[in-house]
Amino acid sequence: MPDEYLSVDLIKQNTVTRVIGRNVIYLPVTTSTNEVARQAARERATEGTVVIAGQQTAGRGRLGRNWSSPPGSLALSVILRPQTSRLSSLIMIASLAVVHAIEKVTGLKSQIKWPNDILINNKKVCGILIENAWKGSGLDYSVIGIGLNVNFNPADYEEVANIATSLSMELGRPVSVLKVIRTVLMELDIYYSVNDVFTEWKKRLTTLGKDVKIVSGKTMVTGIAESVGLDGSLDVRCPDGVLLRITVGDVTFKS
Ligand code: BT5
Repeated sequence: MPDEYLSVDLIKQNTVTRVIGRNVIYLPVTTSTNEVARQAARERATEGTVVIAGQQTAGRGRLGRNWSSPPGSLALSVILRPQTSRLSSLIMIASLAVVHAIEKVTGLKSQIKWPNDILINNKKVCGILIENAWKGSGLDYSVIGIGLNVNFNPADYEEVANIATSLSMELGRPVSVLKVIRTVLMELDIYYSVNDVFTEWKKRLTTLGKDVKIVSGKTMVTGIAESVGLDGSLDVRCPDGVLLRITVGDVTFKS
């Protein structure tokens, strides 16, 4: 179903959730749904408010990187106000929700690549960006931003041609964006209400056991990705036997 049929009413119809999607803002095109969500959160938007766009002109990844959101992509940001102790589970919740939604809507199997990528056939189909805002010593709000390549051919976009895939490319036919949105919202709602997301997240990580190279700022680490911590960090066994705990970085598989 093309994006132009989308509306707040349609998105809310048949989307049964407790928290996520209580309030929906739909913009066919915007700068960055994370930016719009952060503005709404500053203006006291309720927890579960969702900002959805079919195209972004200034979509962003981590560390100020660009996120390409051409027509046929889906950008979705959710405002949450969790307890601080749950912050590290947000990436697990978002990753599991996306993996399940992809499988429910398309039947495609996807993998979670630490820390924030969803892959199909080793190519990136989705990136997740979590941004937290603090007030004094407490959390003011978190925004989970999900960028999902639904109906476009990455080969048409030079910046992602070699690294990205989309649901339509993997499936060989267009996918209903509406179904994807509804399912992602419902899966997010389920996983946000679950206490233990760590066990399933760990099980679904494609990174564990692999020979990896991790670049984190100016530091580069190589070794075997051995395990993950409850806080979402990655333990890497270096060639000299030392176990390093990595909290941020970009992973490349060496073999
Ligand atoms: C991410 O960052 O993967 C997080 C992307 C989050 C995007 C969502 S869309 C909704 C919300 N609003 C926003 O403005 N952002 C969020 P990172 O791990 O830093 O990866 C960024 C890298 O992914 C880029 O440097 C490219 O190499 C690659 N990339 C960019 N666009 C892509 C795409 N559409 N598909 C696959 N890879 C892409």
